[in-house]
Amino acid sequence: MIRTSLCDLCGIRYPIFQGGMAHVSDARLAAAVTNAGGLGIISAMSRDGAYVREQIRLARTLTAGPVGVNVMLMSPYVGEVAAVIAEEKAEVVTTGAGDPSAYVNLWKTAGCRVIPVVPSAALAKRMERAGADSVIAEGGESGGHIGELATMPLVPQVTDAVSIPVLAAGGIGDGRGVAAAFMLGASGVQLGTRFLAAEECGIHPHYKELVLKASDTSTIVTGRRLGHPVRSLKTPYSRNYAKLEYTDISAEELEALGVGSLRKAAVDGDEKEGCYIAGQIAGMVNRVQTAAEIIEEIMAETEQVLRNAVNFLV
Ligand code: TUI
Repeated sequence: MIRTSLCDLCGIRYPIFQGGMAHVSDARLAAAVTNAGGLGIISAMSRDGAYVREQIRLARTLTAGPVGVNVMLMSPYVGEVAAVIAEEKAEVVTTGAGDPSAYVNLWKTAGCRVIPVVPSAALAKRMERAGADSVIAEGGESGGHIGELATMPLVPQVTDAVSIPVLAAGGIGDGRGVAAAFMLGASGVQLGTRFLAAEECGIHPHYKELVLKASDTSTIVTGRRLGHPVRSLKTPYSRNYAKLEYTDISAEELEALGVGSLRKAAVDGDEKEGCYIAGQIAGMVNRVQTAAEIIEEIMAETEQVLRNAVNFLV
């Protein structure tokens, strides 16, 4: 049995969060993860307050446990979504792609645990000062919008910089990764890519198939020129983007290529124009399992790896 301070902070049995992934993390997946003992997180993506309210309420009908919501801070609806999260009293709110300082007091007053994703120790410190309960140190091995640092150097530098609990994210796909994250000082982990293959994950079958077929070298980072690098699977879309990115194409045209591409992948299974976000551990995801099977397997592996580790001591 493994318990950390994060379990008490969030009212969960296992210190595992399911990342809030746009067009992937809905109420059904989130409730399944919470029911399995982790923390399920609904992605607010770029949807409005009414959508987020409906999803939180739907999740409440599917689980009696804690519900998390992820706010993508570049969303045009960020203000109304922030208010809905406070009104609906989501137990946990995570944020990505920006600095959530302006909303921390609103959420804290409503009783939410506030846990921002940080790509650096400097932002982690700022979040602690702003009142965050914990931070998620997300390395560039993860899928989606990424920072500069990899998980291995990021996590210990963040844990040294703050005294609140730290979750590690990016490049973690099984119990070996979770045990390694604990060794780096983390009190928990956030996984995204592994949950793409959850039975309760409602993405298009083509998306699941691409993840199951992926190898260690199947992802690519695009978007650096525009200042928002995104890791996704190598597909006709991302290869085309990578080819065009450093030609004389205008920033506007490049930006236009990205619009709607996440939805085209997750909802439509569009083989030409979909952006299939996944992290570097995609090659480790080889079968569809229920959220409960994923979490139980990962925690059993973690325990085994930690027990075996004493054999290194002579
Ligand atoms: O946010 C993510 N992953 C995402 S968001 C997303 S939607 C999107 N699509 C295209 C372009 C941009 C976003 C797809 N995947 N992960 C959490 C994360 N947050 N990664 C990096 C950051 C981050 C970056 C800078 C957090 C804070 C930050 O702060 C800068 C500042 O304001 O100081």
